[in-house]
Amino acid sequence: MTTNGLQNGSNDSKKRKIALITGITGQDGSYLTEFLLKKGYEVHGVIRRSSSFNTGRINHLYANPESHKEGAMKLHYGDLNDSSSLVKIIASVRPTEIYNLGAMSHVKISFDLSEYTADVDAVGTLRILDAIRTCGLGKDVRFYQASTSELYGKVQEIPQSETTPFYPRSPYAAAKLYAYWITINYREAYNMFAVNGILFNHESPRRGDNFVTRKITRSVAKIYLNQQQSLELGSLDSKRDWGHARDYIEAMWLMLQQETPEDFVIATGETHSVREFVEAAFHEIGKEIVWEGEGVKEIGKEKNTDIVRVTVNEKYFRPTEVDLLIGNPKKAEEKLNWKPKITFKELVKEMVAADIELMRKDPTA
Ligand code: NDP
Ligand code: GDR
Repeated sequence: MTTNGLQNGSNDSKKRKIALITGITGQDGSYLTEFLLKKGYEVHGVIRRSSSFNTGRINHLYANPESHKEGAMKLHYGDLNDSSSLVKIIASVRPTEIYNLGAMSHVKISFDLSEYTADVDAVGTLRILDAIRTCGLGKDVRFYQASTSELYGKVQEIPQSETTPFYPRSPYAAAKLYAYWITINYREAYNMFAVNGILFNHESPRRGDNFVTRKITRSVAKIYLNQQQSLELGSLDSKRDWGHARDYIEAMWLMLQQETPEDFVIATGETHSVREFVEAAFHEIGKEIVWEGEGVKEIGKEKNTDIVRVTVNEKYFRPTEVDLLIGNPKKAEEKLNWKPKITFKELVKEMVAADIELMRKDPTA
């Protein structure tokens, strides 16, 4: 072992299992790190400089030597908008697998930060691919690109599969479209093992606070504990194919273990509206809902303590919305032998329970 806790790397890339993850501090990065450490990988992560700590989702791994008994873990300062940092990290780590999960990942915020989103999500992917080549690792590294069901955007066909045409509906989706195609271009132009995982929405107790599922389960927990009275949302009729992040990160890894590089849709094949998610979440705490706003108004009932008010507020609407996502994961089932294990109901239950525990410990969370 070296002083930083990493095993000495062998020069034989076939024997080494060294993963580099951009976006390691995010929801997926944290689950993927756990997964790869258990498989005996050296895991390296790119973290951004921030004025407050941004490693909350991986502290339990980084700070705990027990968690990397099998593998090992190291963090490096870098940024997807800084080529020199990416080249330095890749040259020193010499990874065998790169998972490009880093992104400005919030669809609504991408309308406000459109240029930044393009720089990080689109050009950032190009920077990593070029850094791999600059370091002479084009033939040695397997590259995973975090592509997204947002590429489908305005409905062209359902369920959406690897052959469904794209119609992006946000600066985020347009940036991810570039990243999708540049990944394929580098695979074809330079014979790189570079693949796109077209993942549909996946959630967990580690989901960012301002995505709709987590916003709902946090509010449900606060309402249950009398820390909050009501909930405000945007579009209730949007439908999403929601899976669990723990299931989905395994699919990312499987894609990089294949003989040939191919792109895969990862989804459950089920869709639910935001309204259904709200109902399922409040069902966990035995509350009924009074819907208010958008022409729906049933005030009065909420005097009953078992009833809670959910209001539609236009400020959460997007200039262009993605109405319906439902994926067809058949190719992944057949070629990767991958299937989601966690159901919609189990996902909602786990998120509500985790948020109740969190808010009980710290009502300011
Ligand atoms: P999160 O928003 O939870 O995490 C995003 C990660 O990217 C964070 O670690 C963040 O760092 C990092 N990041 C942001 N900007 C930069 C930058 N300029 N340079 C380096 N790192 C940066 O996303 P998820 O874990 O949910 O998603 C992972 C990836 O998968 C993303 O690319 C997302 O677009 C994509 N995706 C997600 C889906 C989902 O349903 N979750 C579905 C399909 C695709 P910091 O912690 O410092 O903010
Ligand atoms: P999405 O996730 O845009 O699908 O992108 P999000 O949870 O933000 O929205 C899902 C749907 O819910 C509607 N909605 C609200 N959304 C938010 N955030 N807040 C609200 O108050 C609210 N009310 C209703 C939205 O309009 C939308 O229709 C996620 C991200 O993880 C992307 O990075 C990823 O690529 C896609 O999933 C697949």
